[in-house]
Amino acid sequence: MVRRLGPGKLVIATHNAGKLKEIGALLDPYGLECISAGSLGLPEPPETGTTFAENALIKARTAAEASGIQALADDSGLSVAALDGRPGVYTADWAERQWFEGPPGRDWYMAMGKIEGLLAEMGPDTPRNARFCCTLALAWPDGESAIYEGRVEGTVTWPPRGELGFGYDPVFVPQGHEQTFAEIDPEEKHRISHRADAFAKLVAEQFES
Ligand code: ITT
Repeated sequence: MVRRLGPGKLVIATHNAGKLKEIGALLDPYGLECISAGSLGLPEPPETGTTFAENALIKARTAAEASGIQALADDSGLSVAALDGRPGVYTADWAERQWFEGPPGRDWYMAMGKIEGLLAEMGPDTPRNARFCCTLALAWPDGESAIYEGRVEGTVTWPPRGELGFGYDPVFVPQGHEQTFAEIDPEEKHRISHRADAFAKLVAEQFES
């Protein structure tokens, strides 16, 4: 038996404003009252898992336990084929500044540059295939959980292009498109992205079956 989301409140267990905006738009048609983990003052648990699913479950379960409300978390990342899938689950970590790189926080340009630097070292013929992955985890306060996984294939480009979206969007060109995720209309990104793919599976099981 599939555990279903109840009506009413759903905690969105992310502290990433870009994700929060996209998840809010994707959930809009389903009449849930979405509350961000940040607005409830919930802690950010350490992401100690080695897979997207483990980390998504850590975040969703922590939020559901702390708030007593059903919760949704998203763990996602960019995997570059020629880099053996890196940065993968460490996609956010690659953007964390070290003490010698400036004030603490995330620098997305630096992170995108790290990928480009590694690919450039491998030579001009290095394949630029990459995929964005997204795992959504639902967790209920009684400990039950469910996960949904999505992906989108594409390539990484350089230099970064576009002002829309967030994170690594300016270097990712989805298959069949010329523009990066940061140049594409957000509604189109919501149709084709890794997050949209995972959401389609969540919606099919939670709201349509
Ligand atoms: P939360 O854990 O609080 O949700 P986070 O930013 O730490 O936020 P992750 O650990 O899942 O999230 O890290 C995934 C990183 O992958 C994220 O910081 C983005 O930079 C990148 N990413 C994920 N989805 C993306 C998208 O649609 N466009 C661009 N970058 C994305």
